[in-house]
Amino acid sequence: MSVRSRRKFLKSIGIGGAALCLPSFQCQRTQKKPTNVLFISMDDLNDWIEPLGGHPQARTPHLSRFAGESVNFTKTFCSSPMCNPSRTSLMTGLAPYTSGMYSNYQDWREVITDHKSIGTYFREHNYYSAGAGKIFHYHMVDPACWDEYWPSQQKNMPDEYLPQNMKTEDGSGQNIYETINMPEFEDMYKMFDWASLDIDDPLMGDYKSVEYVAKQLQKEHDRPFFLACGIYRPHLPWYVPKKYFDMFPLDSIQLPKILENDLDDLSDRAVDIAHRGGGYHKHVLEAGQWKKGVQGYLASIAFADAMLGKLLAALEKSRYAENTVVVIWSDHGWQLGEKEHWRKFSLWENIVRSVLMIKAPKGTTGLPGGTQRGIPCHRIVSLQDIYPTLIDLCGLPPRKDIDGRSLVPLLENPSAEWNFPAITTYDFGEFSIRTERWRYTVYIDGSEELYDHTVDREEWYNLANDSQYKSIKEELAKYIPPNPAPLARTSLKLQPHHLPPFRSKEEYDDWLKHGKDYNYLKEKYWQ
Ligand SMILES: [Ca+2]
Ligand SMILES: [Ca+2]
Repeated sequence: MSVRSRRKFLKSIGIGGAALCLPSFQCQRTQKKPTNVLFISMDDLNDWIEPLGGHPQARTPHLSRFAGESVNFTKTFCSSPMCNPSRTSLMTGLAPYTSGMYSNYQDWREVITDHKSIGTYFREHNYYSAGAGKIFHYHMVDPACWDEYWPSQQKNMPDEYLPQNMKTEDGSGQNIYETINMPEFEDMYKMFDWASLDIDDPLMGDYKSVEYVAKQLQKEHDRPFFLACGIYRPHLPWYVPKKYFDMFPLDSIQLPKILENDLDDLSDRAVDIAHRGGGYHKHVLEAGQWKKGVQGYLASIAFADAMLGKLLAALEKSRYAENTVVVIWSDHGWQLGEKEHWRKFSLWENIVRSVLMIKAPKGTTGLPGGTQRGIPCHRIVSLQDIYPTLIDLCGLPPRKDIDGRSLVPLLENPSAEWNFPAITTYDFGEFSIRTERWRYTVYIDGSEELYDHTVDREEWYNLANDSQYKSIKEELAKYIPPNPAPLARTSLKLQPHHLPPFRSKEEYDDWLKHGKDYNYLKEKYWQ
């Protein structure tokens, strides 16, 4: 199926396609100031924030305040539960099943070669586009997206502050040796660690990214702007200044809610995903680090929230406070021991639920009345919807060649009717469909999960094998893209801790036959 016919299919079932657009020329007549955009990403932030209630001890005063001024989309889901495909789909407007960009181990620029990312599109419409910090995935930068970037167009992330016993190979903060708290196990992701730093905020990379964007807000701009700030925490390593750790005394830490034997009703494939990467949970328990890990994540979230507060204060003080749309998003969620799983890379609710809040002031080109203040929206939406929403809010021509849909009708009325499921893709050929009531997931081996969110928020009870839900599964399965774009291999070199995706059921079966050996998979299919 071509990209075009895939999109046609998705349109026919009410997904994807052109953004809804208000007739913006009408709005512009009454609009004096152009609409700017402040686009803020918080990496790896799950629902452990006060406005989403995912952890009772979370301390996020700035997100809470912003939720009170914006529309907080409480049921937002990512298109893929890992940084690169999630960010790529958000920035290009192309869902993974449209583009073939499914994994962290593909260079998206070799997969999507002739598409305009959101900043490029704004630039084409007379916007000044700039940013700082992680928006695209690490080194996979896109200079066409920006007029200027900090630290540079080729290096989008500032150097991370690292404790003295650490070093980085390339200055990117990606190759860290000698963890502080978490004992290293074979092929462990080396940033999987947490520690309180005896430093002040200004030494942190995120502080510097925020400073750059805050300075942009102090400038006099002769064009409307699209300003992006990629806040890197709470991404690993959870190294943040001591004052944030002190907010969460270790003996007070509450662990996430878990069900004993939660994995008993899951398929082998799903259990493999839970234990992905050598069984992080087992190693965390053996090292007695569970509470410390939870503390580190809560501290990193509190730090990220403080950085957000600094940025929002800079906007409020600026001359652009009254004509800037603010969007805050995270690229996916996280698990810290639920289903014996740590990190991202799965299709469960705690991992695919993402943060999305949007504030549009009165006078916004595509929404002259502005957003409702502090009324949460509980409709199902996707990060895929951000691109069409922002161009709609700014009165830019809608694009027929991107996925997702404009959320402007929900910004106007958060309880408006909205019956579009969220589709999340994991690796290749594994999908999860979320409606207001259900989550339905199907894996590469054909195994399934079904959860009823009216009674099972934590997805403990898999109903997929109960015959009474057969017709519900069939209804939900209709939303699965029938011919997803193939997973393209790119020139990106795999590192030892990388676990490459399967590009077909045959590769998966071959891997099973070879004792689930990732080295075999890498040598045979990824060299
Ligand atoms: Ca991420
Ligand atoms: Ca279970």
